[in-house]
Amino acid sequence: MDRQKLLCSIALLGCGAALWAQNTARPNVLLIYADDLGNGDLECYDAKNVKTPNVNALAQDGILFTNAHAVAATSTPSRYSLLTGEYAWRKKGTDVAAGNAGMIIKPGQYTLADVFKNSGYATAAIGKWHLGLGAESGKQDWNAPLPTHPGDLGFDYSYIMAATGDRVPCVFIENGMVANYDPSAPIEVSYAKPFPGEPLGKDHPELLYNLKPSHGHDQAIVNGISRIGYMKGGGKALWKDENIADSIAAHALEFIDKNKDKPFFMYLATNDVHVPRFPHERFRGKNPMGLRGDAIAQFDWTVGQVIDYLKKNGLYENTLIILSSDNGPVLDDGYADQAAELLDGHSPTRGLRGNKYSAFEGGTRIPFIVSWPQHIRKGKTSDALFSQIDLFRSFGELLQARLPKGSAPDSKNHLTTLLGDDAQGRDYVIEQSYNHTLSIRDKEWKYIEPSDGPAGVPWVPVIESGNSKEPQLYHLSKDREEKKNVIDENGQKAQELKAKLQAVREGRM
Ligand code: NG6
Ligand code: CA
Repeated sequence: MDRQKLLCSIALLGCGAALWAQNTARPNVLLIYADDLGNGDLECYDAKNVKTPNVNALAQDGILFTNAHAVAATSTPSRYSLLTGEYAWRKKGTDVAAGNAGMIIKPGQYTLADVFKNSGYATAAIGKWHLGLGAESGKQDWNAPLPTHPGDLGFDYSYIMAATGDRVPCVFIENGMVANYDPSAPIEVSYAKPFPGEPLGKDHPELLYNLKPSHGHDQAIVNGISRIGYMKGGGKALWKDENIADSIAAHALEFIDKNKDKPFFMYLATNDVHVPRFPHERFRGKNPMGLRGDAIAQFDWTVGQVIDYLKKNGLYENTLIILSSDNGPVLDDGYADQAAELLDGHSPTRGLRGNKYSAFEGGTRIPFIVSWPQHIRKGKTSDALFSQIDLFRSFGELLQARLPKGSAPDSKNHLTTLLGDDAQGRDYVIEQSYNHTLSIRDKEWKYIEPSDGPAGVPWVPVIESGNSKEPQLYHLSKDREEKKNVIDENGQKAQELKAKLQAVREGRM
């Protein structure tokens, strides 16, 4: 080889190496965020009676975390915290949002999507949103482009459900406009009063041919299922519950397809396994645990669709995938789907006390799987303590992004935990229950602050809220099920945790 050729090849090699380094530093990031999926609902977390082969394979390719937490035990505050890096309990108006709530994150706030967008990523929010839309609650015109939507929060593309499957409006919203808008059926939404002439679930049980409520959920009827809130119109734009997972998956694949050639960040928030659980007939009636089991299988299918597509396009190896859930599991959450009756030995919380809504561990301990084949060693399990509040700054670190002053005030960089290089993780995690009772836990102990709230969740009293007028201390490393309050014997530990919680509250930690 002559000198010139040699120099040329060295230069090319250098270029290739630089390109490789750049690509590994900038993986695609896919955040698969399930709804109400429990710490024990997946086979790789000991689930019974349901097969989740796609999630199992993902866990085998990466790290399965056993002590990871959502920030809150319900959806809106969890999602708010995840996307802003700020504890939701610091901010009014972040509790479970109505379908006509105004946008809760203000366009001026720096979001996780902004971190990616400003690092040159294409960004998308697909699926459940539940963080409000439009400038003002109750004032949206659903027949015109909404003045503010995820596009103002750093998401280049969005295809979302405004709130939950059980809340009106029952339509998808694409980039701030109702998808498949049907001009012959203008949409009206109210959470205050019914629309004359529109039948309600409470008066017309005979119209509920798909699913009947067990508590609440007796207002507007869409697709043979009654919901929370009142709605009129929609026509061809109305969703069919059995097609929601298919629509979400199809839009996710389309976004990947359009952005194969540059790094992308996709927040893929499934409707599964939230109520009303009414999966596609490919899944419905197939699982021994009934509709809740069918919905878990459908969730696994969604995961498989996206991963197969990444593989098909040669993108899987350099995609950092995180699979998790917004809060702990719940059985009867308002529809008569026999979720509790059909468990047959399956434990959605993997034996933890409490459920969704609760201050006990069942409220916020969630499945958490991380894979990035090009970078992470396969087949690991991590018992490190992790909180979703830290995804913001951990991703910031990954991208070497500069974050504006004051952004993500509660998030800390724990990238090494996320990538499996730190087995300890956080020193402590803060948990928020449905009524804002806060808990603080470390690897061994958990302190639940006293609360005047009821012992059972008001609308599902069988669920223990974790509230007690007395402060509680559990020795989690010996008492995983939070059975015995040992505060009297361990006053000093309780004081220490209480002081830490106070310091966090006051922004000193
Ligand atoms: C509750 C609903 C429940 C669910 C939850 C929000 C009733 C009786 N119950 O108020 O069905 O929608 O809100 O769930 O209305 S979350 O996962 O989005 O936070
Ligand atoms: Ca949820």
